[in-house]
Amino acid sequence: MKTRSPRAVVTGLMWLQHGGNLRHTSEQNDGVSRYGWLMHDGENFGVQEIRDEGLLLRTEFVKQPGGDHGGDWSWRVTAKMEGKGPAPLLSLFFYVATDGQGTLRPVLENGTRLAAVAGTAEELGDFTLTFLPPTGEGGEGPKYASYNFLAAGVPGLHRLTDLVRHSLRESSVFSPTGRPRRRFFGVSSTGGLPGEPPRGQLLLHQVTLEPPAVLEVTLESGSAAGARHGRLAGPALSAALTRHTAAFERRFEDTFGLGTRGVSLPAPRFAQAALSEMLGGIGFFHGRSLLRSERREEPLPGMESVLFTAVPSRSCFPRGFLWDEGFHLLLLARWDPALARDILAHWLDLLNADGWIPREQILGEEARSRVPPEFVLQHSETANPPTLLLALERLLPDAPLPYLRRLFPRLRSWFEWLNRTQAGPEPFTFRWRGRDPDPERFLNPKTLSSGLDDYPHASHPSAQERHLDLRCWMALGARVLAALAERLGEPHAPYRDMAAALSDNALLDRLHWASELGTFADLGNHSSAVALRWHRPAPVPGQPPAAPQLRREVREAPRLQFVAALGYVSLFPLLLQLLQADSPRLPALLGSMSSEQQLWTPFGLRSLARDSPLYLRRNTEHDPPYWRGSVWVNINFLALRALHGYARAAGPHRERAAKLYRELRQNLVANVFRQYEATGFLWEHYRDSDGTGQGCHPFAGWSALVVLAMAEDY
Ligand code: 6A9
Repeated sequence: MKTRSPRAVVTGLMWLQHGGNLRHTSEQNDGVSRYGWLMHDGENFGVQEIRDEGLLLRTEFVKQPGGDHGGDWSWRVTAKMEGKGPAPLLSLFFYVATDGQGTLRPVLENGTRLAAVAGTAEELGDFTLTFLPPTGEGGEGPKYASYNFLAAGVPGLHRLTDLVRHSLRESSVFSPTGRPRRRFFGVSSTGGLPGEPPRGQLLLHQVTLEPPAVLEVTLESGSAAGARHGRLAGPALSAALTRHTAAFERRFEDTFGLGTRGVSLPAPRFAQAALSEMLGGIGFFHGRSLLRSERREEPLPGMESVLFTAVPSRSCFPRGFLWDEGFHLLLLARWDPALARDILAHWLDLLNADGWIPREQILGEEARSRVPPEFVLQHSETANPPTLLLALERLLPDAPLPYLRRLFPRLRSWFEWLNRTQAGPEPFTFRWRGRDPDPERFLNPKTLSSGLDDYPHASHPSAQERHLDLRCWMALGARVLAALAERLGEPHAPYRDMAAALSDNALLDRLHWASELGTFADLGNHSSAVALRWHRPAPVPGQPPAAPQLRREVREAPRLQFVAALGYVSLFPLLLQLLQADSPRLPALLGSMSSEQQLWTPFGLRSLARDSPLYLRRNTEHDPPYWRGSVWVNINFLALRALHGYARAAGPHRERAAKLYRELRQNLVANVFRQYEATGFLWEHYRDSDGTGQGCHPFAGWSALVVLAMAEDY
C-alpha cells in the first residue's frame, strides 16, 4: 500500500512458513500455487486470496476518506491451513518503509513487540500505524504469538526482500505454556546490507504463531481525527467489509449485467476476479526511462516522469506498456471512467518534444530491477499501436470538455509523430520502424513496435515495406481525432479527410489486397524459402574452433511481393471495421476465420494460420513461437467487437458474421474461464491445440477483456 506520489511511504507484508521460503513480491514460478484479487474496486476496497503450500492467506482492506491526507485505511489478514495435520509455525512480517522522505518512530511494547509506528511524511502528514494483537479465527480471544522487531536503513525499495532475508537468524524461540519449545527464524538487526547507503528507513513487525489467526493493521491519519468515529478494526472493520462487498456486487451487476444475461455462477465470480486483478495491479511509478536516440551514441536518461497505470502482469511485467494500456482502458472505462481518464492523461504526459511516447515504461530502480538489461533501452524511433485512441473513442461521449481540451494538443502531436516517422514508401502507406537490425540471426526478424513481436513480416526488412496493421491503426486514429476535434469545435477536416482516405476500400485493395494469396497482406522484400541451419564459422588459424551458430539460410532470393503470413495482421481491415458491410472481401476473411486449417480453434482465433509457412516455428534457438499460433485475448476481443458490428449492419454477410460471433464468443470465454478454474489464473496467451494457458501468469492485462465479452459490451 502506498501513496500516489514519487517518494511514497510504503507498507507491506511478507510471510514465511518455517521450513519454506520467504514470500514477498509477486514472482513468476515461485511456487505460490494461486493468488489474486477476488474483489477490488480500484479505490477503497479489496479482497485477495493467496494459497501457498497449504496456507490460505486472505488479505482485505478498506479505505475511509477523511481529513486532508487521504484518510484512514485498515487491513485484515486471515491465515489458516487447508487440509489436516499440525499447523506449521508461520511468521507474518508487517513493515513500513520510507523512500527518500518522511520519518518513522517505533512505539515498542516489552522491547520486542512493535505496537505502533508514529510517522510524518509529505503526502500523509502525521499518521499512526497500529499493529493490533492477533486473535483467533472468529475474532475470539487473544492468540499466543512471538514477536520480533527490526529497524534498519533501506538502500531502496527493490532491496527490501534481501534486507529482511539477510537479517533472519534461527535464534528465536516459540514457547506457548505447556507446549514444546520451537526455534524459528527471527529478524535481527545484526544482518543488514553492508556497503549500501540508506535512502530510507524500515520498521518491521514480525508476528510468529500457529494458524488459524486474524491480524489487523490500521493507518490513522492525524488530520482525520475529528471525522473518525472509533477505530476501523474488529467488528467495525467487519461491518465495513460487508458493506463494501455488497456495494461491489451491486456495482458489478449494474455495470456488466451478467446476472440479467443469465450468466450462471461461478462465471460471475470469475469475471469479478478478472476485473479485480486488473484494478489491483494498478500502480504509481516514478523515475526515468533509459533512452536510445538516433541522434546520439550513448544511452541517455529520459525526463523524470510519473505514471499511474495498470500493468499487463503483476509477476512478469509490473510496469506500463503503451499498447496494452489502451486495451486495459477499454475495461476500466466501463468500471470507472474517471479513473480511466486519469490513467490516460498520465500516459499522454509522457510525450517528449517530438511527440514520441516510449513503448515500455521502465521508470526507476524498482521497475528496472525486474527487467533483463537487454530490454531496458527504449529506442526513439520505435512506435506501438495507438490503442489509447481506441479507449478515447469509448470515453469521448461522457468526458468533460476541459479535460478533452487539455488532451487534444498532446494527442495531435502523438498522432503527427506516428504519421511522420512511420510513413511508408508511398502516400497512404505505413511502415513500422525498428525491426531487428540483424536479420540473419532470426528466421524472421521481429517487429516489437507492432506489438505482435514475432508475427512474420517481410523476411528482409527494407524501406519498401508496407505494413497493413499500422495502416489500419492510423485509419482508426484519424477517425478518433476527427471526432475529438469536432467535439471541441476545432478544425477537423484534415483528420476527416485522412480517415476517409485510409478507409477507402478501393485504395485499401490497391495497396494491400494480394489476389495470389486471396487475402490482405503486407508488401515487402520477402522470401518464403528460409530456414535456420547450424553453421560452423570458418576456422581462424591459431585460434580454437568457434562454437557452431544457428544462422538463417535463404534458399530463394527475396523479391518485392506480398508476404504470405495469413493471421491476425491479414484480418486488420475487418478487426478495425474499415471494410464496408457489403465489401466483397468480407467472405474471404470470414472464411479464414472460420477455417480450422487456418485460424479457427475451439479456444479462440489463433494468431497465425495452421497452413502458414512459419506457423509455430521458433525464431532462434532460444526464441520459441509467440505470435505464431497462440490464441491472444486482445485480438480476439477486437474480432468479437467487429463481428458484433457486422452482425448488426445491413449487408449480405450479416448472418454469417452473427453466427461466427456467437461461436467465437462462446469458445473464447469458456476457455479462459476453464483455465482459470483449473489453474487459478488468467494467462498471457492460450495454446491453440488444447487451450492451455501459456506465457506469464497472472496476466490480468488484456486477457481480462473477457469480462466485456461476457457482458457483450463493445
Ligand atoms: C521483458 C522480462 C520475466 C509482449 O504485455 C506486454 C508486452 C506486449 O505489449 C507485447 O505485445 N509483452 C507482447 O508481444 C511482454 C513484453 C515483455 C518485455 C520483455 C522481459 C522477463 O521477465
